[in-house]
Amino acid sequence: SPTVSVPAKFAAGGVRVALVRQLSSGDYFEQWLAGAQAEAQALKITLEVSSGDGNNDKQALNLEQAVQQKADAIIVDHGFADTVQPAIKKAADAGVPLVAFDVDPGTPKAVALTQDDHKIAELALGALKADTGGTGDVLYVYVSGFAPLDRRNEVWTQFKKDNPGIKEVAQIGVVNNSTASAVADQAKAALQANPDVKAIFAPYDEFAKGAAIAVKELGLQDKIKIYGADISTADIGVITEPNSPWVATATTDPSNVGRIAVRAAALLVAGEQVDPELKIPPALVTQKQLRDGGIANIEQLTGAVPELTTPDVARVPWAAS
Ligand code: SR1
Repeated sequence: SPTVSVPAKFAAGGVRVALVRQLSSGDYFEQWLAGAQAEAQALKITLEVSSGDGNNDKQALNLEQAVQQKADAIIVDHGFADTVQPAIKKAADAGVPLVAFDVDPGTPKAVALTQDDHKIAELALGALKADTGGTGDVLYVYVSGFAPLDRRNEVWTQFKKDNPGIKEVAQIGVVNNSTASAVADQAKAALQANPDVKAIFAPYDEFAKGAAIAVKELGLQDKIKIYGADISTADIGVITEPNSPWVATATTDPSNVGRIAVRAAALLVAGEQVDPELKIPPALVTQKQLRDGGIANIEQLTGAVPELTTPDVARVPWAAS
């Protein structure tokens, strides 16, 4: 039960938080938003959502607008440092509370929220290594510039050094409004050019979905396994379908992370202390675990893996638990 009374501004429903997104399409971003909206509703916050739809200049403009419209707090969700940092600086200098998710805010005044991306890559690559014995041709899916993907790439770079039997034969990747189908096209070409590939490291669920489409269309399910990141109910369907090549994914619960972003913003608005860096731990979810457990959706997954729910991170003391 709540330990402090609801601050007056929240009780009156007068708190506006701007959520300024770089991307909004795809399972990950939809679930994250659903979590953020649910938490905002629970805390009586009006969440004003904008998306750059992959256009970084549009995201920067949306951010400027949120500052001009005097949002009580701003959550910046993804983005490239060079386009969002100038507006983040203005907001921070104006004393606007800020939460930056998956983007380097360039200022310690903003709370930096991340998933533990190094751990995400380590977990997925641990599964890849266990299955391949640490040798063989691997196809890698990556696009630089996205902070979480760059951090996962640091682990992949080190992994290749530590496992000289692993050979990256090709790197592909695209992020747009139809990432999975674009990656599927690229993966098909790369797999046709590299017939000895036995694993694909695809650390974003749209990448893994695209890779799975390519492997299935080429009929290579018995030869190639996919190691991904993220999860959704749709992803669970892809992973558990008969003969699926996607065998493991390292993930948080995306909606839980969206909830945390809103809780952190609420605490800042109320003048409460928030850790300057919030890093959400992931778990490894395997095809075998999902199939053996009869897990068909996110609710069942979070029931089976309770550590994916982190109610104590940025806990709001006046909220009912
Ligand atoms: C394009 S960046 C995609 C990643 O952002 C979030 O961190 C998700 O985990 C996703 O993999």
